[in-house]
Amino acid sequence: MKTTEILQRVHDGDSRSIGRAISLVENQDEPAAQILQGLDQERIESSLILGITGPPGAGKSTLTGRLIEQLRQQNERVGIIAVDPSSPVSGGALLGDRIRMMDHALDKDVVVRSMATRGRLGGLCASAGATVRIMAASGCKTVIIETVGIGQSEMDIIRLADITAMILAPGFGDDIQAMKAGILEVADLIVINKSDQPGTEKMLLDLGTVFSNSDDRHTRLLKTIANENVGVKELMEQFRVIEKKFRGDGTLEKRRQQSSFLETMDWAVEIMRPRLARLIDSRETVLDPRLTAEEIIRQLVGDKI
Ligand SMILES: Nc1nc2c(ncn2[C@@H]2O[C@H](COP(=O)(O)OP(=O)(O)O)[C@@H](O)[C@H]2O)c(=O)[nH]1
Ligand SMILES: [Mg+2]
Repeated sequence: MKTTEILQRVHDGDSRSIGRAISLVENQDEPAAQILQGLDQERIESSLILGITGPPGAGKSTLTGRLIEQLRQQNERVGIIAVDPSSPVSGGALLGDRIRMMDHALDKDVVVRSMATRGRLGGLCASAGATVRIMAASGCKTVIIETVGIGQSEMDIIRLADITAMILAPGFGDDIQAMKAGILEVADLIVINKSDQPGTEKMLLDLGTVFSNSDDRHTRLLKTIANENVGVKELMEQFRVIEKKFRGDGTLEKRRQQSSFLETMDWAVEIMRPRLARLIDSRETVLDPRLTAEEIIRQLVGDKI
């Protein structure tokens, strides 16, 4: 199929072509640049990228499934990028399974892509960023990125989001103490999921101290029970309120610029990696690795390092 034809079908929302375009870009195949260049910029700019993060088992996938339901009820097309959905410690189901369970599998307006982090050298931001834009150009008004953890390489990709919610749950006390100091650097919203469980009120009080004023405490700290669909509507509404604010005050634009920097850096490294690998392989290891590295770079870009 010609690249222009793939592009046309992506914009028409054809699932197979979307998958194809994402694979071409991930594998850095020939037409990748042409596809990325041809995407509908207006759709990309008006889309909303939501980040859902937090420790394994907190209920991120369940909550994401519920958010999808909300958006589908409003007849919105939605994209989901699940990063490392098969974390062996979570004991939770794969996001894909949840979506299947919720009968979204046959819904052509729910576009899902999983990305493994294991066994990967890098390029996650690059792939995820390109995937977000392909989904947005295909008509997904909202793209949700679900990723585990904090302070890991997976966290870099949460910076691709316009708005991020940190999902926690009672019983995750140790995780929270460790991340409390930096939590607001990543999270616009903090969600205590599993608020049907004991320890919720204590956690609310504890996390309340993260915020410096009571306004923020009320609007940015939320409770949900994802598997009973409690608090999910309010969470979606809060995302909308923040979206409006961020579009108005330039925050959203600034975040997109920052994520563009991240992605560009990631692409640059990805594009160089195979070349660097070949050069390193072709060397006899006589020099100190640092010196070898400098020599290789010099060979590639000239003496100006
Ligand atoms: N009691 C309770 N269990 C929940 C809630 N939300 C999710 N779970 C369960 O917690 C487990 C982990 O959920 P999952 O969404 O896979 O977590 P993830 O690893 O963060 O994606 C699953 O067995 C869910 O059914 C909730 O609000 N209350
Ligand atoms: Mg999950």
